[in-house]
Amino acid sequence: MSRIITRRRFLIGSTLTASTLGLSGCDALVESPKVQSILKIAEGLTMKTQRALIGDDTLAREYSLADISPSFRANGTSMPDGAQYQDLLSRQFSTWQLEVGGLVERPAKLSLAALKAMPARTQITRHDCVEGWSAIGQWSGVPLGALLNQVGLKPEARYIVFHCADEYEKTLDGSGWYYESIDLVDAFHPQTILAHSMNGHDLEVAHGAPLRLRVERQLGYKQAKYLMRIEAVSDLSTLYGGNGGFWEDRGYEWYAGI
Ligand SMILES: Nc1nc2c(c(=O)[nH]1)N[C@H]1C(S)=C(S)[C@@H](COP(=O)(O)O)O[C@H]1N2
Ligand SMILES: [Mo]
Repeated sequence: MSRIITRRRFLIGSTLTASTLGLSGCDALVESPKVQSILKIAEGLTMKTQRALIGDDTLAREYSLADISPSFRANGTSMPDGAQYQDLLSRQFSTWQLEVGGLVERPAKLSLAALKAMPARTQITRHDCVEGWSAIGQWSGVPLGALLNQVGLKPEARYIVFHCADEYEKTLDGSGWYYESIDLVDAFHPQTILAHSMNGHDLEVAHGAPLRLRVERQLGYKQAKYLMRIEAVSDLSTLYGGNGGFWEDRGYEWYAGI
C-alpha cells in the first residue's frame, strides 16, 4: 500500500506537481475525492503514454524454458475456502464451467474440457508482483480474443471483467470477492490468455485452478485466479467499489503497466 501511494506521489510530482494540487504529503489527502479524481487522470496519462511509447500490440518479453523459475511463489488466495469451490475441486473441476456473459451476443458456458480443446497459446513470461517479487513461468491457455470473438461482443462493450471464486477479505461493504478488469486493447492483445496450464501441467490450486487470466503487460494483481465468470461491460463504476478490481477498490491503480 505504501509503495502504491509512493508511486502515486511520484506520478503527481512528475505530471502535475504537488503545488498545483496543494498537496502537503498527507495520506488523508490522497484519499480525498478531489485528489482521487486527479490521480485517475494521472493514471490515464501513464496508460496513454505507455501505449503511445510501446504500442498497443507490443509483446511482453518472452523467455526460454531454461529461464523458468525453480519455484514460483503463490500469492493472495492459495486455496479458496468457499463450499462451491471446494465442491468443484473435489470433482477435479469436471463440473466447473466458465460463464461468459454481459454485453455479448451469444452468452456461453464452457467446461474445462471444452476450453482445453480450443487452440492454445503457450508463453514463458515474468510475473511481477507489486510487493516486490518476480518469477518466470510458462503459461498455456486460450487467447481471450478468440473466446470473445466466439461469443461476439456487443458494440457497447468496453471492458472485460473477471469474477473469481475467492473472497480475499471482507473489509469493503462486507464483500471481499476478488475480481479484475481490463479494457479491450488488453483483452485482444495476443498474450492475453485464459491459462489452464502452468509449466506444462494443469494449474495448481495455489496458482488459480482451474483457470486464470494472464495479461502480461501488467502487474501480478491483474492476473486473476480461480475464474468463474467473465462479463463484458460498458462501465466499471457499478461493480463492487467501482474501481474495476479488488485491489483497485483498495487504492491500487487500475492500469498496472509494468
Ligand atoms: N482470485 C485471485 N486472484 C489473484 C489474487 C488473489 O488473491 N485472488 N492475488 C493476485 C496477486 S497480488 C498476485 S501477485 C498473483 C499471484 O499469483 P500466483 O499465486 O500464481 O503467484 O495473483 C493475483 N490474482
Ligand atoms: Mo501481487
